[in-house]
Amino acid sequence: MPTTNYDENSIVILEGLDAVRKRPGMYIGSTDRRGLHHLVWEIMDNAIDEALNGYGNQIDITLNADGSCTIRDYGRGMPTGMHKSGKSALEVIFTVLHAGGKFTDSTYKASGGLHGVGASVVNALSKRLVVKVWDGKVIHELEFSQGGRHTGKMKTLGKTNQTGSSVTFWPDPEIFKDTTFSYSTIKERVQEDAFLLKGLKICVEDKRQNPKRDEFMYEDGLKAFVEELNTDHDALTPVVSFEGENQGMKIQVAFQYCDTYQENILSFANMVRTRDGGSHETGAKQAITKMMNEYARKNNFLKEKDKSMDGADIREGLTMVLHVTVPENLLQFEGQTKEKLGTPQAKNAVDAIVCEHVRYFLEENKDLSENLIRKMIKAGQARQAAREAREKARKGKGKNKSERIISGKLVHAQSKDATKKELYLVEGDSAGGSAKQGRDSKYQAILPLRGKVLNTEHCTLEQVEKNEELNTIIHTLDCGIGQSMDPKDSNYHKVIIMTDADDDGAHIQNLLLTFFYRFMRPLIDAGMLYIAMPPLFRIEKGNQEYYVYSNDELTQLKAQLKSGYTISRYKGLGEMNANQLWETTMNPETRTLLRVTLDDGRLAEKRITELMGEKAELRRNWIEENVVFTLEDDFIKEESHG
Ligand code: TTJ
Repeated sequence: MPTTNYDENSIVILEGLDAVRKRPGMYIGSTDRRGLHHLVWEIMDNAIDEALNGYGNQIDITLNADGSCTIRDYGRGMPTGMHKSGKSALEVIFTVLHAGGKFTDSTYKASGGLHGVGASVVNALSKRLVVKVWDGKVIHELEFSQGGRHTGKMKTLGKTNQTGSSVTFWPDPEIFKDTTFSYSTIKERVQEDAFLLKGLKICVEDKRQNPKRDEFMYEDGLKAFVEELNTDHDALTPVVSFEGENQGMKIQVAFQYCDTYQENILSFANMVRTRDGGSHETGAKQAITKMMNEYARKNNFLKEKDKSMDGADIREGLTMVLHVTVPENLLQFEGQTKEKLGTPQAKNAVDAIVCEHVRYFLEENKDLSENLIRKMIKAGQARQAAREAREKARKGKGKNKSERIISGKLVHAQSKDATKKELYLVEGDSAGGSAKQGRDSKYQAILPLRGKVLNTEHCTLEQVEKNEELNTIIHTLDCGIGQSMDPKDSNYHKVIIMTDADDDGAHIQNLLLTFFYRFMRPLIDAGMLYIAMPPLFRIEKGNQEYYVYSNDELTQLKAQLKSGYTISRYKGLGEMNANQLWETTMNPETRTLLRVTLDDGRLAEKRITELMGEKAELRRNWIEENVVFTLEDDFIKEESHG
């Protein structure tokens, strides 16, 4: 309970904040874990703004033992005086919607317009919130509780020669199903911010059960960012980085070519990740395409009659981070999730800066440039060949089916409707046998995999195609691979990885995930890749049987049944008979599938690398954090067993 004394005047119901509590989704998107972390980003953005505008060079984020979160900056300190409304400025910032911005005199705003809903929204969704301001003389403190319905009295805590602000908040369990902050989520975001704001030190600390602390500070900013993204790849060029200003916009770029087939562009506007790109990204891409073609023509890699190189081929193996900072009045985000920069002026501004520096780099590094251009031309040729091969195969589809079946192991499904068909990739022949007998033969196909799958983390396309297991998967799906794939062409619109629930199974899952991530990413982006969840235990009591899918569930059920039960542990899929496998893991009406989603190219990249390491624990964490729990789409439920 708060320790502040309230007077009767403080107990006013603030309509604005009540609206936030009634419809939190309107302000923070959702009330799940994502929404919960929105509170952190909201407060953090304010601290970052202060640093972005040149005040303070450190930010501390602490997850406290009591479940609250503290964010502290070392800027000028929020205003503590009286506002003309008769309330203190601090109170206004935390109780009036969108008031925060009126108190800051910043030119550039982190996030401006994206979330940027204001500190009052965080207050509205917190059961308690404490603000402190260090003004170089004293420390001021103001406390709110019950979603900002109660405002305490402004207190002075003592003398200080420091400046800055801090906010501690306790998310309201009446609003959030789960009020537990994720250290790793915050840490990753914080690291990204540190890359984007060079020289800013951000410290994150977890003071809960399992204490941890990390510090991030990059003097090299985006250059360090690209280095980190490419840690595990062989570089073809050094990291090229530069910045410039154009029409009031600050433009920062770093890029590097590596020996990979992927294009990995991360763009940001005012510290906000623009997942859907936008005008700045368009400007950068068009500049690179222009400059590479210009260089290729000037130096006779392309003859007069030759077509210009394709942007996609030019970007194969390119890792780039792009950050534009746009003045608040020009900043606009677009699209459903507002993750696309609209600002039209950004396109030409970025184009101009990138052209200038890339042209210069190419001229100054003739040998490197020559290698790059040759690689791009080769990529174009390979893509063209793949396209032709696919078209040929596609034309032959259906006519001469038996010829096209590479593997005798595939157990087909009868339906011709690919959108309803599911392909189970099953560990081991024996489990494959049960799956074959237990499945719904109309819609479910089974492909048993033998032993360990090839680790494709460092493989070329050719090596993947030579591998029998992977080649079988590629041809069974038959929607191409790498750059030329299209998940819509897949013969199966659900691809389900089904392995034993043990370490080996987790390893096979990871190897398959790596393969899909590296060589069939559009399938993941389309939401077509799943992981099956077989039960871990079967419990019998009398003539009742229960299947249990997690240790938590087991504890619960044991408590509920009290005594007189027997537990059997499933060591593998092979221990279930066909009927049990169907009921527990394959029946669309009763099963649970995890859909594999990659919420962020950067994290995915890092985690794939992490998870290919030796530690089973890291791998399990990866699966827990990246494979978002989604119950299945409904259509299969209606169609497959009607
Ligand atoms: C306002 O004008 C006087 C100088 O400081 C300006 C300001 O608002 N600074 C400011 C706000 N610094 N830090 C904040 C801030 C920090 C946190 C952690 C949370 C919030 C809501 C604001």
